Amino acid sequence: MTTDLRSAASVLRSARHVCVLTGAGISAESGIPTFRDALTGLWSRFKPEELATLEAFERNPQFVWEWYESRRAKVLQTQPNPGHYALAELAGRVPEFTLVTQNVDGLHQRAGSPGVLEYHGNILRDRCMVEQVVAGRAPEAAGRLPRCAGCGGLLRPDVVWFGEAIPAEPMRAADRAANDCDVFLSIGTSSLVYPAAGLAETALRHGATVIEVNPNATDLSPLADVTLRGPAGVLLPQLLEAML
Ligand code: BV8
Repeated sequence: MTTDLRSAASVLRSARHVCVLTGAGISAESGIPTFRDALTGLWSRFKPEELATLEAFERNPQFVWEWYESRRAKVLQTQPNPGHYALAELAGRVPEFTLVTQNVDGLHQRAGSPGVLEYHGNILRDRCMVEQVVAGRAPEAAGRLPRCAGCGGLLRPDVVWFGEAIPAEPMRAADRAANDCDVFLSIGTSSLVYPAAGLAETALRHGATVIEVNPNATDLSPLADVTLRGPAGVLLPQLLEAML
């Protein structure tokens, strides 16, 4: 057991409020490509930041929908991995626990994590562009764009696109947790996308101990108190073991 794993475990053992931020890296071992991984197929010549925007959707909704439908199919084929399950377990091991995810795949929820804050929404839900509410689908003709069962308006994935605001409730709850926690875990994120990447900085400013779990260095690494270099699906179960 590395000294880092031992010190991370001792910090967690005496923690009062643990706030966790996860990114695409925690779902990598479930077979979902990260945002750093180049896009494949029809979308290989685009960066996610170019497709995950309202402008791209308005310009070519069919094309963007096909990208989301292919990602949705991938998500439905995958299972949570030991990293997801370890966090569901950790929630029951500390007095207060807040899980904020940038992932839209719903794998934390499927692993049994309670009260997951979906900071960037969820790819398995549709939102009506007219009523701006989560909506069901009208029976659609094959290949046609999905329409709202309520008003017939065009549907979009219920995710936060670049240039769009974070939903108010998860934003408020995540800010509160980052300000209040005494331990902040940053797992599987490149810490490049804001405002999510600012949560670790908020926690640091409030004296929290920051632990990063990532096989690669990130912009947060120099600021982290403990860095666990490796895959989350391997290190998080080891971390729980080390807490015993
Ligand atoms: C907004 C949903 C304004 C959609 C996503 C400040 C500075 C600079 C730029 C900005 C700034 N403030 C705002 C911006 C602009 C922008 C931004 O941050 N741009 C970046 C690119 C520089 N932010 C926004 O546009 C945000 N909105 O600012 O609105 C506003 C305000 C008020 C009112 C109106 C408007 C909205 C951002 C959200 C966009 N939506 N997703 C979809 O999924 O389709 S972001 C999306 O990309 C993900 O959700 C995630 O957040 C991000 C990808 O980052 P990561 O998850 O970290 O993944 P990544 O691939 O980068 O890295 C993976 C990591 O895992 C790596 O480090 C790797 O080493 C590691 N890893 C790999 N394998 C493993 C592993 N780790 C552990 N275990 C493993 N096995």
